[in-house]
Amino acid sequence: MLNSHTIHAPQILTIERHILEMQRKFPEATGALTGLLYDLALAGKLIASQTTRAGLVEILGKEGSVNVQGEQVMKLDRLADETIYRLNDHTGRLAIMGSEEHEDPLPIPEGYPKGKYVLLYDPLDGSSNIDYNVSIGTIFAIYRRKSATGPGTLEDCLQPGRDLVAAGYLIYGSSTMLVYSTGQGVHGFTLDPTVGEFLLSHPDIRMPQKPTYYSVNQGYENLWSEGVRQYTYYLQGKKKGFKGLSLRYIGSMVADFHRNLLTGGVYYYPAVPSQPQGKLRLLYEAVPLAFIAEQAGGYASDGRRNILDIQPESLHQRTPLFIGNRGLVEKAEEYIARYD
Ligand code: P6P
Repeated sequence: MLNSHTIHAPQILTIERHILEMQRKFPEATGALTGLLYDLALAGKLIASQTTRAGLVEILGKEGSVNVQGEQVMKLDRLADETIYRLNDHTGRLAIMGSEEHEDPLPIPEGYPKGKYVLLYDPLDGSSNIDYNVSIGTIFAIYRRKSATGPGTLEDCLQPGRDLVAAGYLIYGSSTMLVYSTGQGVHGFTLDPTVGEFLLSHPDIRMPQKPTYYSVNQGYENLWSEGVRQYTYYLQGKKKGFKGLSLRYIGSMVADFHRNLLTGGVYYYPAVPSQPQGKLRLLYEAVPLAFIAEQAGGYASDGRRNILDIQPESLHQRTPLFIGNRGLVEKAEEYIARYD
């Protein structure tokens, strides 16, 4: 019997508790995936503590080195990469890691136990925006190792998205959020910096049926294929039967994707002649977000097939990407099939 002194607090669900409840559905779960997701949440807190002070602690600007992508490595990139690796290299949960910042897979150091999972990650996507205070993000994908024991292998990293165990992203923006799925829907948590906890703020995210935005770098229009150009005219309402969408393009995919996940819409980064495979990386950018999109009722394609069905050939391979409301992405496939 509740009495007048009972505090009617809303149910406060930390990410730790949510992950535990999700894993309780799997009696065989050993807790390794739970621990891995905890560690990624911790990494997010540590990275957020830096990104929200980027202008104050002299980590703005370029660290001077260039990564495997040939992109200038911002100091925060390096810090985020180190943070994620160091939090996971000794836990015994992983067999191997792969990072956007490193040419080769990252082995678990000698002397540390090798676990059953594989972690692939982009430590800080959109980092060229760091100096301008634009939202940026961390993207991660988790697989079971395919090799039996011992150090993980490159083949352990080259698995199609269909085989994902979990995936998600952190977005460092007006607030810090962690959005993840283990195949049981998509759940969003917002960091309360006063207590250092991720609290459930967006349970069971479903992409709205009615889309609001399309997100593409319109500046490359003259470089697109005819199919992508015609598709964009459709999105702009220039074709009969569709009134068109508003354009929102931040230049930071996690931010564009996150907004479209909540408002409905489509983000796309098509191939152009100078990048015939597209700009975005398949394994640790397109695939994890495609998993989230599909779990939220959306879809992701390279313009011809489901991103999750692509068998990777190399760690840093690139792909064109169309991701968002299923109807909008399928429309892209239609235009590309018709005109290209
Ligand atoms: P552009 C950031 O470098 C990124 O990989 C995505 O986060 C972003 O959507 C895209 O590239 C921006 O590229 O060519 O439009 O500046």
